[in-house]
Amino acid sequence: MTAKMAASIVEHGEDAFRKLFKFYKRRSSPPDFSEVINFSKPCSEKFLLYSKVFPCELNSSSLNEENVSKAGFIFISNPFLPGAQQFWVKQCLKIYPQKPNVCNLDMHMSSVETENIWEKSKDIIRRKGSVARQPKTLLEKLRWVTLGYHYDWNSKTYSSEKYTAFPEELHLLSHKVAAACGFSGFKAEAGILNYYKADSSLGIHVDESELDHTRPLLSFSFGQTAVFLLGGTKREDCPTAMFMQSGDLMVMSGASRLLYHAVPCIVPAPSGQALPPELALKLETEVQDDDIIQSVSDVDWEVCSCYLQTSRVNMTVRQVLASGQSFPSTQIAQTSEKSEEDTLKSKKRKNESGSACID
Ligand SMILES: O=C(O)CCC(=O)C(=O)O
Ligand SMILES: [Mn+2]
Repeated sequence: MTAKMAASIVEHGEDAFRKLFKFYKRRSSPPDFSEVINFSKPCSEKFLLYSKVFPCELNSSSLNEENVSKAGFIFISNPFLPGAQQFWVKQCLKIYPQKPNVCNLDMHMSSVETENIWEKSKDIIRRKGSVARQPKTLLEKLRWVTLGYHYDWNSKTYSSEKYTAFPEELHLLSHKVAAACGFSGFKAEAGILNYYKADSSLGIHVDESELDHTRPLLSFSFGQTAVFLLGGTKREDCPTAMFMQSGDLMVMSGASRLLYHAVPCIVPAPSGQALPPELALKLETEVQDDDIIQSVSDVDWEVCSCYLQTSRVNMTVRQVLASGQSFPSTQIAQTSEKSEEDTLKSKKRKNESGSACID
C-alpha cells in the first residue's frame, strides 16, 4: 500500500492524520518513503508539483513582504557552515542536559543521580561499538530536556516559577534565524529538546501552550533523518510528509504556527553510511575565544558521533510571551486547582497521542 492509498482509506472513527502516522510508524517492514518530500534535492523533485510549496533563496532581497506573508511554514535545508553542526550536537548531548535544565530522568531519579549525565555515559558509549548488549547509559535514556521556561507536560503550561536562564548562544542562533525569516526581535524563552532512538516517534500534536502565537516556532534537527508530518488545523486534513535531515531547520509561523504535526519514524540509515558526511567536517577557520561556535574536541566528537549512529536530536525554540506581556496571575491558581480528574484526563491524552512527548 502507498502513502496516498493509506491516507485515502480512512476507517470509521479514524482521522487522515492518524492513518498516515500509523503508515509511517509501522515497524513490521519499512514503509514506502516514495511520497516523502526531500527538500535537499531542490526543484527537480516532485515537491514543485505541490502548489503549496515555493522555493526561495534566503537573502535580504527575498524577504519582501509578499514572501514573508505567503510563507507560513519555512523549511531551510541545512544552512550550517562546515563544522557548526558538531558544536550544536555537543551542546545538546553534553551541555544542555546539565542542571539547572530539566530532563525526563528528573521525573523519577534524584538530582544526584541525574548529575553529570555526559561524564557518566561517555566512555561506555565510545566503547559500545565493540561490546554488544550493555545496559543503557543515562545519555541513552535521555528523551527530553527543557530550557528557559520549563514546559510542564501535565498541565501543558509554562509559568514564571519554573524558569532558568535560557542558553545565550541558542538565543543568538534563534534570533538570527528568525530575523532572516522576517521576524525581528524574536526572544528565545523556552526550548524543548527531543532525543530519538531508531524506533522513537513523536505523537500528533499542536504547540499551543505559548501565549504569543504571532511569534514563530523554530526547529533544528541533527543526526538521523526523520519523517515529519505537517497537517492542517483539523485531524481530518491529510498531512504532507517530508524528510528532516541533519542540519535542517523549520520555521512554523503565520498560519502554520498552530497546525497539527508529528514525527512518525526515524528513517533507517543506509547500511555503511550511518552519518551524513557533512557531520564529520570540522570548522574551517580558527575560532576566537569570544566566538559563539567553538570547535569540538576529537574525544567529545567521538562520543557524539557514536551516539548519533542510531539517534536523532531535535531542538525546538519558542517565544512564550509577547513583548511586555507577563503570565496571567490566574494561571497559577487555575493550574493548582485543576481537579485530579482533569490531570488524569490530560495524562491519558498524553499517552494516547504522545502529545509532544517521545515514545
Ligand atoms: O522532532 C521534531 O522534529 C518535532 C518536535 C516537535 O514538534 C516539538 O518538540 O514540539
Ligand atoms: Mn511540536
